[in-house]
Amino acid sequence: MAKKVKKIKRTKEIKAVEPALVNVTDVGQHERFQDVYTDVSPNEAVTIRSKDNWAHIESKNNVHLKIEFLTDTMVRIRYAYKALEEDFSYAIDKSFKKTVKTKKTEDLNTAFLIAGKQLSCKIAKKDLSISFYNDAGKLINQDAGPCVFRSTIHKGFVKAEIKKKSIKTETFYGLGDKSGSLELRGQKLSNWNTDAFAYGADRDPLYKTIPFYFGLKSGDGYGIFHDNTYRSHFDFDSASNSEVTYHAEGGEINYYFIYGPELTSVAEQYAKLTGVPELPPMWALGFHQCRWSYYPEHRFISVAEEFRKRKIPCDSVYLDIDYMEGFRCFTVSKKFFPNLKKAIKKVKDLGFDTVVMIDPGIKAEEGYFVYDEGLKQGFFCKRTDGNLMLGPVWPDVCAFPDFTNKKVRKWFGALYEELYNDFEVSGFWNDMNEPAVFKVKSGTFPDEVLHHYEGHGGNHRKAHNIYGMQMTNSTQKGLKKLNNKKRPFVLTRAVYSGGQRYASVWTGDNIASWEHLQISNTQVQRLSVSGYSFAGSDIGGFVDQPTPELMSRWLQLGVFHPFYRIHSIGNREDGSAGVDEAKVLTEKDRMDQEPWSFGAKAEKINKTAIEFRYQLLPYIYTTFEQHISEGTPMTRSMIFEDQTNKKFIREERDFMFGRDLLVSPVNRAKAKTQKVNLPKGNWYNFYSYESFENKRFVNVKLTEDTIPVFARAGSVIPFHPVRQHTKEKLKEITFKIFADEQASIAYYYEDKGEGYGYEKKKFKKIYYDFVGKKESFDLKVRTKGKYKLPYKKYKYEIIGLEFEPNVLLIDGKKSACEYDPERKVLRIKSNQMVSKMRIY
Ligand code: MIG
Repeated sequence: MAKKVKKIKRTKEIKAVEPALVNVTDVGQHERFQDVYTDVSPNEAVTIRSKDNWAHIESKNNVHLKIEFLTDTMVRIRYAYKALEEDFSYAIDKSFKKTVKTKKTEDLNTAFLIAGKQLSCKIAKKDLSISFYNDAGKLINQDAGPCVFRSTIHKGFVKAEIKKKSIKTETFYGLGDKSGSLELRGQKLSNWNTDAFAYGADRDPLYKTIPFYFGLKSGDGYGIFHDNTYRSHFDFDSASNSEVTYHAEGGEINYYFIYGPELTSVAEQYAKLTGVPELPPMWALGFHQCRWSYYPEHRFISVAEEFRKRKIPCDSVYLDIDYMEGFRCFTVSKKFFPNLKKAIKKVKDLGFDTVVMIDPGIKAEEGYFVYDEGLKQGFFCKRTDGNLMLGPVWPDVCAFPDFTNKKVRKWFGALYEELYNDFEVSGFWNDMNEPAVFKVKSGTFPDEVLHHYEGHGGNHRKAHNIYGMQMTNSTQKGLKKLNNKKRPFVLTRAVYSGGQRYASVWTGDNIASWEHLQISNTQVQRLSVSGYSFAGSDIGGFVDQPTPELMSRWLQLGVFHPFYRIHSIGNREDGSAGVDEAKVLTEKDRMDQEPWSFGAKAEKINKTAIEFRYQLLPYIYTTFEQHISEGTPMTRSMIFEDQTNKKFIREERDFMFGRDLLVSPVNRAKAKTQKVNLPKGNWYNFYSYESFENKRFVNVKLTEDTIPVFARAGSVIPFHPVRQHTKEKLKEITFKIFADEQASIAYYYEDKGEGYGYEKKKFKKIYYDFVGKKESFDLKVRTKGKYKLPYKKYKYEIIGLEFEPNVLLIDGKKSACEYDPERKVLRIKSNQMVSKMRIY
């Protein structure tokens, strides 16, 4: 002991001021340091090759720049030292279409001008730095200097950096699951997928890597997506020196510059670039009930029964890790689930789909079929010395499949066969795929671990951030192959840009607090504009237990999160320390978080919230389809709705859900009123139908059982009767038509909610063209697709109609209706879909 202390002292005395990394130019011939770096920045341009939609410029000191126009408003920029890497990306969607064939190149003396139709770039000849202009010649974005490539003797390339100039009023959004303020100016954030148990607003990095941000500068919105999987760092002018810095700890500078000018257009373009999910099965948009864990079997079944008994709608129940035999993936605990297949059948008969967990860590144990097979085939990650990467997770020492290898993904994806096809588990939940490793400070693999990386090779520094995404790629494709009639449902914690094509996401291990309700609100908005619409949080909080009021408010917010699930740690110990073997908890240790666990009054409120979700499902499903066809984020921060309104720059409580609903969640205890800023246009209170014409501000009196929701004038919101689950047959639908003086177009989408019939035109799209509310009202309907809607009754509510009608013509025939002068709403019932309506 004494010896050790002495040593530390001596080290301190001598080396206290010595930096760990020194510039090679500052090191004399006989000096030695821990590591020494060299920086390279491009100097003057010496060659330019320009062809088709691209140009390639090289600097005298061997920095390469490739500029490629992809669409009229999107250009790809790559810088590399010595040579460009082989082009490969996990993020870019294969179906993304480049639409630009040619561009203009001009020599402007001190710069090259490379111009597309709506966007042009000036490249300074002295250092290859770039400025971006829109078609009106307005400067949108500009480098603050040349890029920098740093390498060190010990580590090789460690940094690729680029700096942008930023004016003080410019604001920033995006970046995936960050938990701090929605607007990013002043923040420094990193991307390195991390198991962030009980994170807070100041914790960074978190579980996900989405290196994509939006800038809003003097009214113009643009986006920058850095497609680089290494650990990366963003600094949004935290030092107030008017600079936004990005650097990755390896790889190239490889970014996509996307011009809006609407922020929503930028989000849509990004979604087209990196892809969108397939339509989920309808049940996955219902309500999900989860905890860590429901076991044994009878408890799992009784939770499902309890929902039906209490008439609270729910579509799925979850099995967390304890259903496995000693945490071995693809096995089932004989003790707790002696008859899992029967149990799943039993809850299925009650209308529940079952979702179970599969982790990436495979218990390193001879005789366990997954380990034996993976080992034999060489499918597990290895270190540079050829040995397996072994590390402790739930089952203790594990090996980890290398999901960056297609063969491995195929093998792993097929392992779901018994659970999916025989036991009829409906969906899978991939957790711990950052990848998480217990007991070491880094919480993950060491850098030296090697990955296949689709034949390109790379160490863990390069593959870490895409590990989880490729796990879900394996799961989703595997499920599709195992049963091509069912739409896969996959839920994941770790992702990289583009992973939205394979799985929905939740925001990880949050806490039962009002602050966390708001964090989940911010995170879901941020994820949504960053390509991940199908997102939600652990409602009520994963750690700790919410008050009844907090639980209810969170369930009310969750109605408007595409993924709607209660989840909690379920017991009073902090499970993060790890357990040896699953044990059945007694009531005393348990912390129940079912909708009825908070007393009768809260249960009623919770039931109302969940019922509202089911009533809104046709709107939510339409919104999902719009997300797929247009790339429009399902939830959008208010600034994305009206970027001319300064009040929305930092608005993070209120948000848009789908195209036409404005949601103002209650994020404080005991709140009595709530002030809501309305965007441009006319709005209606969704419940009272009170109309707000050209009003920019409302003070809403709050009730316990709803949160404020507003509908856009000129929208049609489809509404279902309450159901207990989505497999229950429907007989009627209501279309709530929010009338406007201006001509409006609304859109409705429906299909079977399962399978792929929609690929063969088995869907129905309904377009509503309508106008008027003061003296007349006219509506025309067009439909598309071959799907037969299941309804026997069609109800229409014309909301905001200011006159008592004399005549109502439905498809040319005089018809009866009912007018409520107080609420200014006209109600119409029909046995078939109306295709023409005229009211005067
Ligand atoms: O180390 O499977 O975020 O949702 O319940 C904890 C147990 C592992 C973390 C997940 C959480 C899940 C828990 N898991």
